[in-house]
Amino acid sequence: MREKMVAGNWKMHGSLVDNKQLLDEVAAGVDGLKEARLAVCVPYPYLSSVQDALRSTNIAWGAQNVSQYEKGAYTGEVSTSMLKDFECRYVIVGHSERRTLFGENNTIVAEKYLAAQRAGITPILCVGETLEQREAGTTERVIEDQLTAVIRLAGIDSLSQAVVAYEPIWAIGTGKTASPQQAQDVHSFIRTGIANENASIARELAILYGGSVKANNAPELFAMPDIDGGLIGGASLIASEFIAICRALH
Ligand code: G2H
Repeated sequence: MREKMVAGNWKMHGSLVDNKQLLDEVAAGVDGLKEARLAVCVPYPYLSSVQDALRSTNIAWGAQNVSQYEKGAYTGEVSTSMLKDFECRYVIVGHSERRTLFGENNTIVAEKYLAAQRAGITPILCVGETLEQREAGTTERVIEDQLTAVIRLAGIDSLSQAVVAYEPIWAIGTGKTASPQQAQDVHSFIRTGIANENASIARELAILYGGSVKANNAPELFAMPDIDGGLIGGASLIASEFIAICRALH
């Protein structure tokens, strides 16, 4: 049975003081939830304090980006081995904000995905289409291209050590959520495409939905057969919301 998961993506939010309060509340609120993987992906400078805060909880932690390079003259970059120093279990790769604001194309994202896996860090690979692409009817092709770049570089088997997050760009931070059926249709497309290459990997792969997930829409999204949880942005910064979303998986 594939494992369900809720991961918070704090994006560029937080402070030492706010993080501590948030994590104390969240950890208490999800204590005892064992059937799903729970994680928060935080800004780099907070990894050490988040590691301390979460070490003895059921919440894992990770980063929101990583360099595709191992080490060297790459000013401003952070390597997989640095993330390992802080025991990161996950790293988000290919978030649409990285793709659109920081020029990460499918090739770069695939390299980051492979680098994470080689270091033993589980990549949370984000895929998703823009509103224009959806309206032009190219959603499936866009997502197929995003996935194919990764599969070509890292191999289909690599998906047994990864999580995929479908995040329609038009639903990110906009308050517009894909309807459960719209999301399910894309999740099913992703799973079927992978099943054509390897049925058991497709069956076990956790595919998360991301894009304005809140406590009040999580239950119906998570009830869909191919939605295995969520990647949560804004709502992961509010303890009561994030706890309710984690509970909606159970
Ligand atoms: C999508 C999501 C988290 P939000 O970016 O990755 O953010 O829930 O704020 O739409």
